Amino acid sequence: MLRFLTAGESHGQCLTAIIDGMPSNLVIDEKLINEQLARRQVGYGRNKRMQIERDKVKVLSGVIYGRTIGSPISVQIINRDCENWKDKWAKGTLPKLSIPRPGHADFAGMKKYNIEDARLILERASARETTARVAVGAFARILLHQFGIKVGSYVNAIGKVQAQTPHLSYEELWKIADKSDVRCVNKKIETLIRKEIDQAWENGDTLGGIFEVAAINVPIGLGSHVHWDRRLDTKISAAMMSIPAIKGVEIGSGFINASLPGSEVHDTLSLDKNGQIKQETNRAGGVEGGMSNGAPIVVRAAMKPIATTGKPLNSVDLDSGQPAKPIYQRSDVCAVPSAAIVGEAMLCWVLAEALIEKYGGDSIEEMLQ
Ligand code: EPS
Repeated sequence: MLRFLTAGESHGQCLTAIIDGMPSNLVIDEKLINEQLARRQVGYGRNKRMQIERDKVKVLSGVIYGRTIGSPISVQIINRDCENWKDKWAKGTLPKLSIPRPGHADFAGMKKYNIEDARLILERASARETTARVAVGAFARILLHQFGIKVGSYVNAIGKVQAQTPHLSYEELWKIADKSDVRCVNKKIETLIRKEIDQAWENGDTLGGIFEVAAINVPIGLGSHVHWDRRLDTKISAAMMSIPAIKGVEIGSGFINASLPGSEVHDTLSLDKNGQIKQETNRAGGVEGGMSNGAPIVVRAAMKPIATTGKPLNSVDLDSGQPAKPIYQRSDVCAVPSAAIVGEAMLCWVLAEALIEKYGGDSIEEMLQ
């Protein structure tokens, strides 16, 4: 079984993760992990924090002579911003945050953990944690590459601006998205998205959006129809929902499909010129009956706007019990492009887990066999 845990606070020393269950003899190039970390840092609409951080992984265990050895892998990513906070933490001079931000983990977290300072909740609730997940996902991606599986993403919409997707292959779309700081595959719309983000910033507001992650060359039969918790779509949607601020997930054209008759939804089968069975369309998003069906796996996720707005929203001071506005320090206006990279990492993870479940093996050689 493949599993991972992360630890670390947003302005603490570092983020760490432990990965357990990776087969041995997998060649690990730290450059590939750092490439993924760098992709997550790109994004128009992020705040100054992304200029401070230079996310780089340090592999602390489980990899010797550049290969996994079957033992737990531990990784560390330093928070460079910690330098700017450590004296304040040590001297206790950071102002207490007793006014929860609507939409953030602050209120429920303070109540649940009986903590009066929202700072002690937001430090772990921060999406900074997704840095560790992207490092973990990079290990999964390396495993998927052994089976020819590729995962990529692009952004469909930010705020009210939606981008039409040109008729290109997934790999071509991903290449275009990788060159865009809003992961948009449409040049004209890219400009409109930037304007939308600038406008939100001027208004002291924030934006959400929708991104699409896909996986190609996925073999038939990952997951299973026999139990709710073995269905691949259960795992994919849970993984996407686990990303901070993600509030909606669909596989294929799930929501549109709900309004159409079956004859206009289900992907008919036919034979290609080599006599191979293929789906004519992919409205199911590559998953039928909880199993991969050989078509690209396509998942879309909706991200709500960032909870920390420049013009603070109405709240209540939990110390005084009086109406009050939260203190504004800094925040991103929009983090949808970064969330798309986290979505890729999570899909890589779920697919790696499903591959290990189906093919087993302690070493990569055994698994490939
Ligand atoms: C985040 C708040 C901001 C973001 C952060 C997520 O950080 P700060 O509080 O330091 O301004 O920049 O994202 C990251 C640090 C990152 O690496 O993605 C939040 O509250 O979730």
